[in-house]
Amino acid sequence: MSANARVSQVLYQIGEVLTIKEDRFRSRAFNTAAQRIVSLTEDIRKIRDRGELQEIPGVGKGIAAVIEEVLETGGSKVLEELEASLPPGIREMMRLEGVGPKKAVRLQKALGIASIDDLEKAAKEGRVRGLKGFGERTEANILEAVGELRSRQDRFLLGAVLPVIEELKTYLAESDAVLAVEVAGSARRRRDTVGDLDVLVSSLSPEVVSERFVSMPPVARVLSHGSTRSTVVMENFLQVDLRVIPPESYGAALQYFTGSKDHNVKLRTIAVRAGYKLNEYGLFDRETDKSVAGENEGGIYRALGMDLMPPELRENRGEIEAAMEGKLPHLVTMEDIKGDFHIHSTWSEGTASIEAMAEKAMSLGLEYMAICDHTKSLYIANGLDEDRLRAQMKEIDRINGGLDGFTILKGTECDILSDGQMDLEDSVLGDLDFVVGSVHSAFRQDVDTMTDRILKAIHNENVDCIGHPTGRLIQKRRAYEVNLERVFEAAAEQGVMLEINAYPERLDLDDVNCRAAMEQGVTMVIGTDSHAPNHMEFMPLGVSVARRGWLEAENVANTLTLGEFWKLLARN
Ligand code: DGT
Ligand code: CA
Ligand code: CA
Ligand code: ZN
Repeated sequence: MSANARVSQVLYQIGEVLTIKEDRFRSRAFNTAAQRIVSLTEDIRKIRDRGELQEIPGVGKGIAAVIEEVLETGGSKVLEELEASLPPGIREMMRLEGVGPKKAVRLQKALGIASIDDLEKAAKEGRVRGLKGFGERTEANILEAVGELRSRQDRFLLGAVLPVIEELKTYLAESDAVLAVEVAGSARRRRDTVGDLDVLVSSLSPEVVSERFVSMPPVARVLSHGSTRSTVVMENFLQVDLRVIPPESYGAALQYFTGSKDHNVKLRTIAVRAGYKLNEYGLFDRETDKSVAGENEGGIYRALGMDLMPPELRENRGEIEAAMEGKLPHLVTMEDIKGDFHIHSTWSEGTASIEAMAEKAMSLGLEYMAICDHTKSLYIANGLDEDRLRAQMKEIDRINGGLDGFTILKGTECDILSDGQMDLEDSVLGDLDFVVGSVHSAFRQDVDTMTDRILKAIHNENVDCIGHPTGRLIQKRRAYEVNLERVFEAAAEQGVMLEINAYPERLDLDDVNCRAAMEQGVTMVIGTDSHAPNHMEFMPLGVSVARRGWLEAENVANTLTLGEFWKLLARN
């Protein structure tokens, strides 16, 4: 979206809320200004830079201030405050994707709807489609948005719970009564979102452990407190279950509560066929009831004729068969990772200098990182044009000159414009070490347009990688419509890599898609998309996605030494 389009969008939105609040005069002022700005032929940033915003007809002091803010931050406090002043029912409905103030008010006026629950009921009964401007499609979209919002409320991002898990394990392990502690369930399988935490402790003194558990500092509420089972809710609403288990069945409990459910169901079927009984207490001979295994997970899998598989694989996606044939993949690990391919700096929207980012990367033991700042069409992020990028390249050369054993790659996260053209001249792209192409606009293109757009970027000879290939933001924005099969095929054929973006709300490509890409022969690249030094610690999240996607070191470019990486680029 251009700066002009973004500014007028915000002004329209303000106008829309003002209409609802029946402030006709101001609403008209904002709408008029919005119209003026869409039809400007000059970039509004230039007018701003000259200090001439108020010379645009219809733009007074107040609106000029709003425009300044939008150009600066991408958003507007005035809009936020106006939205906050709307009735709660309207605001609640506006949390749904695709429902703005206008639609929300119509729903309330025409159908008396004052909450998301009301709206869901009305949509299910087919009462929404009859409203003017709504229709069947909108009704279906509303139902989908309701589902999405619900799932967003009861699951947590993996990136948000991993630090909690570390604290919790450390805290429990400090007790002498705790022989072993692990967080099982979806968190151990490293799913991208987690419903609740399933903590398992091996101990001979369950009461001591349970007491310590319910009196953990960030516990907000104790839902139940028994000697071997307790449940608490943390301050951030995360629910945590504790089970205390005697050492002889700790492995069985770990196996059972790690799941997934589908994995367990399949495993149990195999156990039964082999004459066993398998549950959270152990693996037992069905005739004699004698315990065969249970102290550790490996013993259970071994008794069933399988290699022990990493938790990330346990989704019943072929891992049981592979474990029986001794064909489990050798999954990539954090220790294999030598570089980070997606780092921002203050040159665009990062908070830290290139040097500070390099310092952090070195402290993490990396050998290289690629600076991939945004490009000019992403004006909100202060994207770089050709001249600034050339200046940045010089700056990186200078910094590299003073570094020993670490290299900064000159890269870009270049916008793939809506027609598939790259946002920068090929002559500049050709001089960079590493070119990532990303979609940051026109997300709602139909599947053919979006697919062609990305394929065009893949076929640009300067593009090395496609960043966050589906654009999804977990619980916030769906993936755009794109034919990934064709993307994978083209990427493999052109030797273009695909990113696993490790930023907690992206994790894009996801596990299933990166496995499909790998099977097509695509090399994956993990990038943290760091906007601050600490973000580089997201790398393990990206590695988790890769592991859940069955990737081995050879499928992931970050495992290459810099020398090997240059060779790969040259080959492609
Ligand atoms: P979540 O919490 O929704 O992110 O997902 P999980 O996988 O952590 O599921 P959760 O917390 O309901 O249960 C933990 C594990 O316990 C689950 O992964 C497998 C096991 N489990 C739970 N219910 C069943 C069941 O009905 N059958 C079997 N075989 N295993 C189950
Ligand atoms: Ca769980
Ligand atoms: Ca649970
Ligand atoms: Zn980025």
